[in-house]
Formats: sequence, C-alpha cells, structure tokens
Amino acid sequence: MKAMIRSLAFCSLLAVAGNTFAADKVCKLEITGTDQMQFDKKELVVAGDCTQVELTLHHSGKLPAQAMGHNWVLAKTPDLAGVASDGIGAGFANDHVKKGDARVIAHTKIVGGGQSTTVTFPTAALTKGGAYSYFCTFPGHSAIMKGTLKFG
Ligand SMILES: [Cu+2]
Repeated sequence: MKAMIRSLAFCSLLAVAGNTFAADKVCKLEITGTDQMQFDKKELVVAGDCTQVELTLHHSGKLPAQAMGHNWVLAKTPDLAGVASDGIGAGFANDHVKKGDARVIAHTKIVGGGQSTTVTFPTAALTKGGAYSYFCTFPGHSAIMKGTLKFG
C-alpha cells in the first residue's frame, strides 16, 4: 500500500512536470539541400503557437562539404544580401557566417553530401507577420538557395 501511494505521488509529480513543459511547443522543420545547389522547399511555415523551432537540414547529395556545402541561415529578408556577402568573407571554417553577426537569427553548420545537422532557436526572436528569409551562405549559393519563412 505504501508503495502504491508513493507511485501515485510520483505520477502526480510527472503530471505537474508535463503541464510545465506543455507551455513550451517545439515545432520541427526539415529541409533538404542537393548536389544541384537547390533547397527542396521555397517556403517554411512556423505556427504562431510554437515557442521553439527545431530545424534539420539534410544534404541528399554525394559531394563533399568543401565542394557543395550547404548551411541554413535565417535573417530578416532585407538582411539576406549583407549576411550572405559577409558570410563569404567569414570562410569555410566559420561555416560562412560572420562571427557575432547580429542580423543572423539562427544558422546551422555547413554539411556535405549524406550529412544532416539541426539547429534549435526560440520564436521569441521572430515577429508575427515579419518577412524572413532562409538561405545558404556557401559562396555563390544564396542567389538560388533561398526561401521564405513565415511565422504566425
Ligand atoms: Cu549551399
């Protein structure tokens, strides 16, 4: 009987913990880059009640990262060109993202063919209805490898 009471108490503790975590909604997004220098999606949508975004970038190709590397970088659409050009200067070792670039809302590392990488970021960094773009900052890629992220 004592053990049963103890396990009941444990269950209600779990229930309380469950309620706490329910306030946090992690929304998962996936996108794939290819050896043809393409993302498979032109738009990603984050529902307005998501508190965190977990974005996984897959590279479905075979080429190595040094030749056809891809990353996923999120910024306000007007910042795309500046972030991308500074990213070229930042070099491969820095995943082609300028260190401390405040315009970058979130980014993954660079991956090559057959690899995947995930980044998690809070939606507190986003404004509902704002204009956001994601793109690859590997040199020469952002003109083609880009899309729109919508929140709200
Ligand atoms: Cu790329």
